[in-house]
Amino acid sequence: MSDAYVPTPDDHFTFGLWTVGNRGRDPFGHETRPPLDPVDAVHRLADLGAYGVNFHDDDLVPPGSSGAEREAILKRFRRALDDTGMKVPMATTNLFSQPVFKDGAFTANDPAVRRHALRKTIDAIDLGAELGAGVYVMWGGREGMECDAAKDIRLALDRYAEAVNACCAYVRDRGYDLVLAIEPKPNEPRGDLFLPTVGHALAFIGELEYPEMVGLNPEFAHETMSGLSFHHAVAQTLWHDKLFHIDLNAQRIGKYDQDFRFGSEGVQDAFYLVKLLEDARWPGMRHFDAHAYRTESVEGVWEFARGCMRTYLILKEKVARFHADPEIAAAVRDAQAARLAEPTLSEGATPEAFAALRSETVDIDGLAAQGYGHERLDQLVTELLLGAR
Ligand code: GLT
Ligand code: MN
Ligand code: MN
Repeated sequence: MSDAYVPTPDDHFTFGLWTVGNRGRDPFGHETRPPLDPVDAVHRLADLGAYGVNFHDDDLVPPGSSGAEREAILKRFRRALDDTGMKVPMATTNLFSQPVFKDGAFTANDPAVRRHALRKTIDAIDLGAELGAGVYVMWGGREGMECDAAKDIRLALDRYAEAVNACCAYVRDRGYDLVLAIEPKPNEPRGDLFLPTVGHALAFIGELEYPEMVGLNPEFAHETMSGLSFHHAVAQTLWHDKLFHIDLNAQRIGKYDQDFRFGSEGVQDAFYLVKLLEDARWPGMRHFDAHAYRTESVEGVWEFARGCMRTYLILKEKVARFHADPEIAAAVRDAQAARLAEPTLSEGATPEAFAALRSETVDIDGLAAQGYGHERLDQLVTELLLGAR
């Protein structure tokens, strides 16, 4: 396609090896696509204009590989990165696929499982650091419960915090230039997961030993599964200076974790998210944690990857049009949007300020009667997104 929506590495688009490598397996059906060689993934994504790839330890080096096999895999992979200029900005650990983690990894009741999880994690941190990753993602896919009688949730959180603290201590000890990003999710694969939302995770970080080293990796699908606004969740994460990474995809409220192509559901939500990231000039990676529909053949996977990036760029252009549109600007003024920047107590929360509040005459009926013009503004945005302006 030759138009303005062709991505380049400057756009900072990344994909996980597990995303384009997703083989279409679901809880009811087998794989519909062949395995994808990570080296081919690097080349295809580079051709499409991506900036880099991310991976779990097991995506790159299959569990059980010997030292020599590991070295051979890394050598080939590094050559693909060198040949294409692709980067590895993020790395993570698979602490959810193997049966040993069925009762959790960092929050498993059996300390031997927890020690194995930590060992696997520090190895993956080494691997990530070796390939230049600046962010290490922690998605606790098995940290959760169905049978609440079998686990004390407060103790589970103690062990979760202990593991994150230990990872921070390890990174410091090694002198790696790496931060940790926790990825919340409400459920799936566990009945209930710990740290289910952005809000839970932000509060958890405040209790850690090195809170400055730990931020978030919010995912579009995960907040949306709970019926929460992803745009608001990311805005609050930015407000706390904790947006270390982001997982972009699409999701309908109330369904299983769909991980659809970015923008394929909830276009307006996707627009406000892109607007937020672009207006904030957020410098991080636009990572797509999504996969092609199970119906797709190998070629469909690359259509999927191209589509994620194109939709982001199209929405970014819509953001520029939003800012340049005089009617939208007038409607934003009618909504008094800029006035929210005015402090409520410009003189500070002093005794004089409270006295002034009490002495003010407020035209409550006048304030209550004013309209904010949201219907018009929202319609203008809708028309912008539908291509009618
Ligand atoms: C898994 C999960 C994602 C996480 C990945 C990182 S693994 O695909 O569904 O949301 O971001 O561990
Ligand atoms: Mn997901
Ligand atoms: Mn994710």
